[in-house]
Amino acid sequence: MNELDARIKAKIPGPDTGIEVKKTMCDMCTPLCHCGIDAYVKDGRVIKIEGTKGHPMNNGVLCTKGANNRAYIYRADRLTTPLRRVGKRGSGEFEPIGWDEAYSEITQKLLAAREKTGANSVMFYSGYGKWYRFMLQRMAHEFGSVNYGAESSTCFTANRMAWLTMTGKFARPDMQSAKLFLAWGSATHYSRFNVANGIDDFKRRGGKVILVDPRITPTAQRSADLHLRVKPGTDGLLASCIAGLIIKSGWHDREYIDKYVHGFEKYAQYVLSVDLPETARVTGVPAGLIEQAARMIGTTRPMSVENSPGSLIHQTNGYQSSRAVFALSVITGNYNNIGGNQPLDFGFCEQGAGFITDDEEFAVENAPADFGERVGARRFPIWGALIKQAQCCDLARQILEGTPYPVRCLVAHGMNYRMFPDSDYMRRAIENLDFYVDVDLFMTDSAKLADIVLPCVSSFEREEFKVYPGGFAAYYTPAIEPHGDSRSDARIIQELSSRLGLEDEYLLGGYRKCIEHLIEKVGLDVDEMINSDLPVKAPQEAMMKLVPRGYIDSGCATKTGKIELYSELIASCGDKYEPLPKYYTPAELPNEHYPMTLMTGVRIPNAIHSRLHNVPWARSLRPEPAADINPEDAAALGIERGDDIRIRNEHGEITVKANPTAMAGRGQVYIFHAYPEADAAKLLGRNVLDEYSGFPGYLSGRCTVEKIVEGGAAK
Ligand SMILES: Nc1nc2c(c(=O)[nH]1)N[C@H]1C(S)=C(S)[C@@H](COP(=O)(O)OP(=O)(O)OC[C@H]3O[C@@H](n4cnc5c(=O)[nH]c(N)nc54)[C@H](O)[C@@H]3O)O[C@H]1N2
Ligand SMILES: Nc1nc2c(c(=O)[nH]1)N[C@H]1C(S)=C(S)[C@@H](COP(=O)(O)OP(=O)(O)OC[C@H]3O[C@@H](n4cnc5c(=O)[nH]c(N)nc54)[C@H](O)[C@@H]3O)O[C@H]1N2
Ligand code: SF4
Ligand SMILES: [Mo]
Repeated sequence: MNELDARIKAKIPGPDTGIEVKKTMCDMCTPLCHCGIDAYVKDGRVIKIEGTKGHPMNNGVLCTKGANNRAYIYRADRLTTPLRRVGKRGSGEFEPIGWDEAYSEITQKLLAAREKTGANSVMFYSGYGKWYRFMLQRMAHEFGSVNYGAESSTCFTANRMAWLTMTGKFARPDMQSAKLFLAWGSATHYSRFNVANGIDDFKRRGGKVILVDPRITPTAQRSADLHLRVKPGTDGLLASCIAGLIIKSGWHDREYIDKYVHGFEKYAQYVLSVDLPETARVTGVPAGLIEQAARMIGTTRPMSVENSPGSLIHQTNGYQSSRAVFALSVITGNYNNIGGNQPLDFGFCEQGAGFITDDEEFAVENAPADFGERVGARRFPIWGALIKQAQCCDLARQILEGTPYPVRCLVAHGMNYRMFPDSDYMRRAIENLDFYVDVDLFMTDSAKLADIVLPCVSSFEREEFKVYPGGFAAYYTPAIEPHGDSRSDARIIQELSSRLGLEDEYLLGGYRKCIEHLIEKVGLDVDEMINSDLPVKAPQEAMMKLVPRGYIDSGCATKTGKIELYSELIASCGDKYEPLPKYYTPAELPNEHYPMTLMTGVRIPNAIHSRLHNVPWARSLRPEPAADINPEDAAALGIERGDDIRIRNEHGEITVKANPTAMAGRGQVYIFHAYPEADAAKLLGRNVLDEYSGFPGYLSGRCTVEKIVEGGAAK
């Protein structure tokens, strides 16, 4: 091999090798990460990736999912052209059409629907992709429909609602200055490694960690000073019991409470009535450990608290439990104090960067004044009052029942019906629509149901603005050309807006124009960001100043202007709802038929929802869908690693491999979701929802586990 070939083989960039390093990002997981990627490109193809060194988010590192990006974007089944369905819904029979034809058909169908069943009968939906949402929602409103909704109906938002109810703003832990971190559910090494790194740094600075998690997670092993292995879904009781012990011991902050808190007396009366031995029995946490936690929380200041987005709020009592947990920050005077939880305004796309772009306002500022109620707002009035989006957990019902009004068309970017409980129900609803467009990179089972499928690009093929904590911002440009004839979601929204005759200058101007508008007052410049190898710092003047108690001194955005432990908003929603963060049991407790607790979706390192199941490299780390169960439970059932087991309950059954692991507590079964061949959502009831937030009880199930013996009969 000559020297040049050797350099090419070693993927060394340079004019001689023709290999260029382009800066892009990973959008595999949450927008709270979106790590920087160096893409090594030769002849228009990415031949290698690595994390961008010096990047404020990941500094050179990629997680297991991120390392799969090349395999993901070059999946052989990437869509290359718009398609029109010619066979039955779900048959997968499509014919290729041009963009023009696709847009014409969509425009004609949507305008006709608006005429016939009203603008609100058209739902604009976003799956996991979040980067184009501010445009999609604005387009929905400009079209005249109130109905924009997203996967956020099941993700994170209930956490946000809990803070909004209490304080009027979402809040984040201030780990830099905290002495105690209360991690309510944490397996961040698998789900958000940057948070895991943050916890490691916190420990190095001498911080103490209390972990409340039923499993033995890496956080438990590496970081927890105290680990409360709570029974799933009983957290609300545990938190209120701890609050009662704190108040009994006089560790609460009276001065702070008198000045800033509404409803303390009623709240105190409730938490003081929570019995310690009973709490120990229900939660499975020994009374001594509960007392130890109360002492640590009551006497260590400052303290920060965080609920993992996949822990409490995927319980049917998750909203109230989250309020009970966050109340601990309030009664100890930590909220809005240094090292406690800080009220946060999002920078851009749900990321807290320290400056504000108003993208959420941009998405809704053009909503028609008399536009009627969003999908799910009547069934979930607290969601309706707090969140300016449809609650899509009521979408399937509304499509099928047509009440309170019909929803007949769906324009979806990345629909995955398997993310909803009772996925067959959502599938049936979609099949029942008059018209359905899906925009995706792949012909998914959900796309197969669409009338028109539009191919979109990956993060490597598009321009995208991103912000990062610490005041950083980046504007990535495409590292490679779009795959086939695919287009970016933002371009599709822009072009469709034009075809629909919408007159909004920003939508018609496209993504960059929207971003330029949003960052104008921040003082960021797109060209400057493009020309920088690393994210740039926003001007100091744009950075929000953190003033201890500044927000609560100025008055919270709640009905009383105070921190509401007793929620006047909930009180105004009728007797069905409890204004105090009172505990109630999860929807489906284990019983004699289904003796085990079923937890669907707890994160595994090599999968992200539906997206990596078809990527062989990622899949090879857990080749078949598997259930984590406790080794003692496995032994009692005669089950060994790799055995086929059937997981069954009143909703359905699936077959997976057994994966006995001490991580799982006794009586608990954990399976990951969105596998076509073992769809966990079949084990979830469509109405097993948190009645406050509308969130599904992904972790509130029960089941029985049976070993499949030869011949297929179950033991
Ligand atoms: N690898 C991977 N990473 C991901 C994702 C993915 O699919 N795969 N998805 C991304 C998305 S969309 C999200 S929302 C986040 C979620 O991120 P996380 O919230 O970190 O996700 P989980 O691992 O599901 O849950 C965290 C912990 O909560 C615990 N837990 C479960 N039930 C309970 C309970 O009742 N009480 C308590 N106290 N703890 C409980 C679990 O044991 C687990 O250790 O992850 C993001 N990152
Ligand atoms: N049983 C169970 N179900 C769950 C959960 C659970 O823990 N358990 N978690 C819930 C949570 S927290 C979440 S966030 C949701 C996940 O929500 P989903 O929307 O199911 O997430 P994904 O499967 O990652 O992505 C959906 C689709 O979007 C496509 N896609 C990816 N990027 C883009 C893009 O840029 N543009 C477009 N147009 N499409 C794109 C993908 O190819 C995929 O087909 O699932 C929820 N469902
Ligand atoms: S944490 Fe992993 S999946 Fe998420 S953006 Fe970073 S590299 Fe990608
Ligand atoms: Mo999520």
